[in-house]
Amino acid sequence: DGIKVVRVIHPKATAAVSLFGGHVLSFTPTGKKETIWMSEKADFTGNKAIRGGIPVCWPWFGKAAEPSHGFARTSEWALNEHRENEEGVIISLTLSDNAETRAIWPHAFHAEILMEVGDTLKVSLVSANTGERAMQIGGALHTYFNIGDIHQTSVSELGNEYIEAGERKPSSGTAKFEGEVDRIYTQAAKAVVIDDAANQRRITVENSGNNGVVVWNPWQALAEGMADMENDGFLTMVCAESAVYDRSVTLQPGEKHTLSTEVICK
Ligand code: TA6
Repeated sequence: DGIKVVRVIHPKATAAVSLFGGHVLSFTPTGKKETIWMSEKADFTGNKAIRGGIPVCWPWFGKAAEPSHGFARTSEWALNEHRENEEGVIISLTLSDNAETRAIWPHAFHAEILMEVGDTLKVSLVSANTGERAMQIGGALHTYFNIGDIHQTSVSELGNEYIEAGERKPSSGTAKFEGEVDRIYTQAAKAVVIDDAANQRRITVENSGNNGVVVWNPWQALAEGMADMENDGFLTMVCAESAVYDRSVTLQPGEKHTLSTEVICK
């Protein structure tokens, strides 16, 4: 509709990336099913964040400040470069502070998203402080995974603790879904595993630079309340997000931080 999309067609995989939001819309390794869920009612006008794909929440995660999940997911990113060889395609998108971002968050920064599309998809968000004073950042690569049936899905290797509605709770390390789940796992392994039993596949999500993994499924009532999600959309998606959930990364002038997530589909 209103957004600019980069399409990747390569022997190893196909993918699509929106410059609005610096947002991966699709990733399908050759011979496999689509790995990324996209809402049938997603808004592609560039007026609101896209429901589905990999929203880039930055420079904070969640509702700690306005706008919720930061401004990166509703900013126009620039296509900086792309490179390709027989292993895949690398796309680099960039965003720097401007009058609009400084009105929301008074810092000078340069952010780059590297998307490595091949047998796997690796997304790395590199944040650099280009100003003269320290800045605190958080964020998330808020990946919506495409699954066959939420009732037959689990997410494991999540560690022994999660935070839900502000409360810390012990965890078995595996999330199953029988209702809304909105949890921050604070002790997750580097690689978490989505068992998508209905599709007879496992997706490994390998994260770095994060201090938590957020697992989210809105379930029916919340999905019905969202204008940009179909009522039964919750049945075929689960979010497993590489996150710095609390703005705990401090960048001194000149410093950089990289948050990444890699989607490995077996
Ligand atoms: O990552 C989970 C979460 O923070 C949930 O609390 C839920 O609100 C979700 O993200 C989606 O947020 P959004 O602002 O895109 O509606």
